[in-house]
Amino acid sequence: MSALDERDLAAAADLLSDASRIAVMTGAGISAESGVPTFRGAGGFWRGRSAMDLATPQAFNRDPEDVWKFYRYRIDGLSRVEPNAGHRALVSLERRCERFWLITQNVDGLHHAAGSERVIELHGTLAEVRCRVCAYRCPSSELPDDPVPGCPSCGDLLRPAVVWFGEDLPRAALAEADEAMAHCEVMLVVGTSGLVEPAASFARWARSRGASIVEVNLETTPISSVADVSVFGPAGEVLPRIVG
Ligand code: BV8
Ligand code: ZN
Repeated sequence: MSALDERDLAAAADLLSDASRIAVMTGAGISAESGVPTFRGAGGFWRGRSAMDLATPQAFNRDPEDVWKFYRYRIDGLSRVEPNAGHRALVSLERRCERFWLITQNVDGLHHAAGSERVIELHGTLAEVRCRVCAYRCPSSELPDDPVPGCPSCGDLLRPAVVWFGEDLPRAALAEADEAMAHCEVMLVVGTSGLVEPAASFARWARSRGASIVEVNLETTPISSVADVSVFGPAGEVLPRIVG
């Protein structure tokens, strides 16, 4: 990892310190230093299969036991991870902003665990499971051990309370994200490969509404082309340096 670019760090810090209305969008990269595998990096595979192939309603309907093994592995893994300095830096940023939105694509609950309050979970959460058909939901910690847990209310199947590929995003989360994009002065985009829609378009939409864009990542992404500043480095190191 090359040393952090001091000029980019200063430019990013200036944009954030001048703003009182800030939206943040995070992806799997902000949790990488907590030991949570990213989606498309080396960790994004389970028993040689891509998370992308398992995170669909079709995969679940075809073989619910297989998909539950994948999600139980991830839910169990979350019991051993903690927020890192990147998550904590966003908590202090939230506390000094007049208006703040934290939009996350992550389902690991680490922003809540770090103390962030205004968290918009665009893709749901692994902290809960829900029924495939009725309104029943419960914490993942209460998940029955059965290989394919049934809904105690209607008898259909329980599934993770995440948004799978091909599924619509929660309307309330999208509405909050729209408000963030319409009103933020700066959007800080952290640790996302910018490949999954509609989240991948948020930075461009915010920019079209007049926001400045700051990106933090290890590599260039499709978001880099709309960023005013891209700081290349690990989020756990960069964020404490730029949020002041
Ligand atoms: C939707 C929850 C309307 C599940 C996730 C064809 C048919 C059907 C749909 C589509 C289609 N074509 C396109 C679509 C839309 C589709 C989509 O975008 N597909 C892509 C892949 C082509 N989107 C959807 O289906 C969405 N719904 O559009 O509804 C609709 C309905 C029907 C038909 C059409 C449209 C739903 C998308 C939600 C999917 N669910 N997660 C689960 O977790 O199991 S998405 C999943 O990817 C995770 O949430 C993850 O967060 C997200 C994005 O990935 P990233 O977070 O960016 O993670 P990634 O590993 O990719 O990158 C990590 C980055 O971090 C890298 O850049 C790396 O460099 C960086 N990094 C690593 N370490 C660090 C770091 N940066 C800083 N510091 C570090 N230390
Ligand atoms: Zn049910």
